[in-house]
Amino acid sequence: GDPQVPAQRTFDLVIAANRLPVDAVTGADGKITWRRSPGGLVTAMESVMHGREGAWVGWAGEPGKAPRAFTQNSMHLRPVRLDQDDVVDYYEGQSNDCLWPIYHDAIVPAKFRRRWRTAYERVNTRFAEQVAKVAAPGATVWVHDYQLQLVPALLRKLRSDVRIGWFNHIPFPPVELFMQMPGREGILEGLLGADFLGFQRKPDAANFLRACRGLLDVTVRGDVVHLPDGRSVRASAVPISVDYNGLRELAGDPAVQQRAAEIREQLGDPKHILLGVDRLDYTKGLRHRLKAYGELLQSGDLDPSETVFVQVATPSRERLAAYRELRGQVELEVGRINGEHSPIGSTALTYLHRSFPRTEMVALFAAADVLIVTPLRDGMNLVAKEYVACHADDGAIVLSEFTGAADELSRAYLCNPHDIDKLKQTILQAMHDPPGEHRRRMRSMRRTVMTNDVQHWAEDFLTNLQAAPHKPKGHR
Ligand code: ADQ
Repeated sequence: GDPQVPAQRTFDLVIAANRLPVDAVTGADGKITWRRSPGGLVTAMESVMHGREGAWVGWAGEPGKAPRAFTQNSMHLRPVRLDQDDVVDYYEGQSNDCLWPIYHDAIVPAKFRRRWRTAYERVNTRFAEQVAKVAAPGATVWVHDYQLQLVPALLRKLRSDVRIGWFNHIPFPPVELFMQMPGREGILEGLLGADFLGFQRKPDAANFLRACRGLLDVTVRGDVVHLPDGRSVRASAVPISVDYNGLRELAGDPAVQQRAAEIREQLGDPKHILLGVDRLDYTKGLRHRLKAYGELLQSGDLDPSETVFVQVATPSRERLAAYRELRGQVELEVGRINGEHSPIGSTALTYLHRSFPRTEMVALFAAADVLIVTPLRDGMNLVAKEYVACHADDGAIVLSEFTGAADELSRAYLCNPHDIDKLKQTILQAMHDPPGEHRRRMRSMRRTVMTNDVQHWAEDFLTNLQAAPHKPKGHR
């Protein structure tokens, strides 16, 4: 153990996620400081940790020796060590080159390597051990996402007194796809170590329950899995959301509003600004979106002197071949579209392959007339909800039916991104519908996001977890 951490320091609430909610920043003097990661998850966790002592167990982002335990914004951070081979085999391999594609409808083929599975088990064990050390007696443990599916059962073996919840940020696949996974039963058994399992959508929970029924010797009644040892585990939908009030406030900030106006001006004050914001990931349907936009310019339905498209594509997982290949294809297409259609001195398609501060993202959302969200599969898609929070009465969203967000944002302009002709029509409709129609749709979506914000999501998850039967009747 680390001599810096008093062995007795334990916590009533423990979060376990692949990454800690901070990024290392190296200063000019070479000293490392930590900056809170952007994003709703950290905000949500801060709100549920408010007034209680909480710890967060996760990787600090660099391979090799883990930094020592530290406290930031009253969150007690407990770094887990990942060595270079853990990063390659557990994180890049098993998590992102096997589980990620299987859980996203095998948009690209999944790869199966026995070495990756071994590393996944090894790292999940390390996480479970670390959580077992910092959890107070009877603590609540909240495990996040597909990288840590074995942690619930591993932790239960070490600490049967704690209450364990797991939330899946990505979809859970249909059993026909899930069955391809070598060691598939082990994943289900790993998850069933929890007391409560949360999914983005009802169909994700249903897929999980179907997989349990089909592959394990368990009984499923309603949304509860009954295990042979008498325990039972509930699986249901708790859709994640965004920090509505925080975004709303930022969007209303005069400096951000001014920046939004400036962005419009910098883009040549076009009649229409279309916007896409995604990690550069093959699940996000970027190529389908670019194809539709290119064809609309080609046919003359869109005039590049009136319409500009801004695509923010955040760098992601560039060590994996599938991601490098996608980047090449996207950048080729961007170049082709601009080469064929950009007027001199401006661009039909502004492509930004980098990260931006939160304020700049909000200014972009506020400046955009139509947000275009076309994933082929997406657990939720926070970008769509963020856009809603940044618009009061105007704006429109073209939204893929294959996102979790589409379940709640039914007043978006829904589309099937595989159907390019329909997608084109939907984009045009979203652009040209009258302001009254936009207002009606946005108001309805805003009510949805306002009432189900990220704080509500976190409370809802924890309430479900507390309500789950922890011990079966007659068990001690
Ligand atoms: P992601 O696949 O990363 O998340 P998403 O939900 O859209 O997808 O979240 C991306 C976040 O990053 C958004 O908050 C967005 O504003 C921000 N972002 C994107 N590009 C950025 C840039 N260039 N600079 C700064 N910020 C940027 C996974 C699942 C989703 C699920 C979330 C949460 O794949 O389906 O919604 O987790 O559960």
